[in-house]
Amino acid sequence: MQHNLATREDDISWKTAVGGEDQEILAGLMADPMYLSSKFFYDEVGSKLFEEITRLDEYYVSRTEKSILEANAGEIMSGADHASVVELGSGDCSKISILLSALGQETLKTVTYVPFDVSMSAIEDSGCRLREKFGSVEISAVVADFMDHIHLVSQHEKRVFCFFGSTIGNQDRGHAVRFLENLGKLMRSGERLLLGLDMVKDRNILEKAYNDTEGITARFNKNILEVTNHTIGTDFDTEEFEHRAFFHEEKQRIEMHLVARKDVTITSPFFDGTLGIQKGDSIHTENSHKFTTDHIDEMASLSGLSVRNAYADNNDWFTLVDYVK
Ligand code: AVJ
Repeated sequence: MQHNLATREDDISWKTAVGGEDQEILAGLMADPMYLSSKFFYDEVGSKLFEEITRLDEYYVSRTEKSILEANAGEIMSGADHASVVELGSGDCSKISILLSALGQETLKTVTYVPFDVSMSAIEDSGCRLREKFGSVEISAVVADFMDHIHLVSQHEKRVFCFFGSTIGNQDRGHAVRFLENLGKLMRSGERLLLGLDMVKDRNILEKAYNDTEGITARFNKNILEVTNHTIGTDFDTEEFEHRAFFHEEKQRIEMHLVARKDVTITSPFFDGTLGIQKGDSIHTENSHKFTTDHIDEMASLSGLSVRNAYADNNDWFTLVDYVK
């Protein structure tokens, strides 16, 4: 499913490839153990909750990455005239704004911003805000899952791929490497990838970031059941599930789960019969892998890219890697 939407009055050009979410959600609930892909967190409510998370004291991730971008934007964006800045998982536009702010007015006019996200409404919001700040920048959006549809950016030249937020950590190591391999193959010589990576650190710091005292992360986690209800007509009651997040030392990742507080029976027009969930059963909703400097080099060699530069904060909690083909 792929088509170009007519140019809208806000002057963003669009490409879309969406569909199949219902089958994906269904497959996860039928699996043992049950899982739901973390990409389903980000409906309108979930995206708002995630923005709240990024402002929490405990959630150092976004703040730290932004401080790295701010400190190094000039160097990162040198030579970015006539570039297409492709942002994978564009969510909100705050990080790309930091980079574009480092460009002069004349250079800005030569740059195209290509937000690539499953959520058209998220792109519209961030596109509007970006237009307010940088009137002249051209925007060419792609609405699709970039894990499957990265080739949709083939018409653009001199691309700077931006994959911020350590979102690549949501993938299993194998998937992440395969994705980077594909991206590396599609990149032309001289093109770059700015990859934001949350580093392995003291487990208390990590676990606090995913178990905030205000319970925003718990609401964010439970919202995936609302998304499931809307998508396949299930009747999950979020009250019947508990948020659980912990650091898995061996796998070097935060895992998030929803654990049933009691036996529940779920119905859906997509099921034959019902789905029984027992007290203590969990639905695995997210992996957030953390990285080491070894991973940074390994990802380069496996994807055919070179590390041009790596920027970190003073605590080495987060790294922004500048890979080049
Ligand atoms: C946006 C996927 C990087 O894994 O830290 C925040 C999402 N989940 N709190 C992360 C998230 C729980 C976030 N990523």
